[in-house]
Amino acid sequence: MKIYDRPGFPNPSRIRIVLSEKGLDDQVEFVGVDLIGAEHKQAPFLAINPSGKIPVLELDDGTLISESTAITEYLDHLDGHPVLTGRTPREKAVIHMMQNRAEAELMGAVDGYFHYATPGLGPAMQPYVAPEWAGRKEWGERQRERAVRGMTYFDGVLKTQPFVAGDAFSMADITVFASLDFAGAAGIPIPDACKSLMAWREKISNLPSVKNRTGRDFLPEDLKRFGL
Ligand SMILES: N[C@@H](CCC(=O)N[C@@H](CS)C(=O)NCC(=O)O)C(=O)O
Repeated sequence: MKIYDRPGFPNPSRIRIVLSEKGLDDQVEFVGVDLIGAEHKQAPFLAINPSGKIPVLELDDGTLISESTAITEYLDHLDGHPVLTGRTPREKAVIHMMQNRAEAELMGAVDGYFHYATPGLGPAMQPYVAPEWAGRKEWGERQRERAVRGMTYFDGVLKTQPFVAGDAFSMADITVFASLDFAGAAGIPIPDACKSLMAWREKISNLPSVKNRTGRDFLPEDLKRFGL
């Protein structure tokens, strides 16, 4: 299997955690995609994923699977013992629901803020981000507010249960965790009042699959291009 991605970026991070959780790291060849240089918006990569996004999984028979949720489901079912996407109809449904909420209300909101209200991935990406329109920055700022509301929502969820979708660690936790990392990097801290979310984040960051995943940090060359 091949995975097209870039170390340190949030959705690739989701898959790196899944690979680590499932013990699949050594079965994957990683192919780096230069997001800051807008490689993912050029024809060769668009032939791999017409959405122009990473990660993408390529199977040995050439099948291309994009969308982190779909990749997670594939990897989780590969050994016949899914642990991240649910086993019973009820578990599957609740995980799917919470996963979608995390993607829309956190990952998507932070992404909107990052790309529209900040310089985002930089000059090479600007032409692909959004046409110049008067309300662009304001819309981006609204996404920041939405992300904070998302954090408050998940804080409430985690007050009453140990994990995002109930009693067990799942793909929904991975998405919330990666989104919070993204939020931190984009300059949206968790509100002080969200104590349960903070405690949960600390707990998740210490799970072996999260702590020991490959490619958890940005490449030094990318940090330099971000001016960090
Ligand atoms: N829905 C996609 C989103 C993937 C995504 O947004 N990936 C980011 C990297 S974390 C990306 O490729 N961003 C570049 C861009 O939007 O141009 C998924 O779940 O995999």
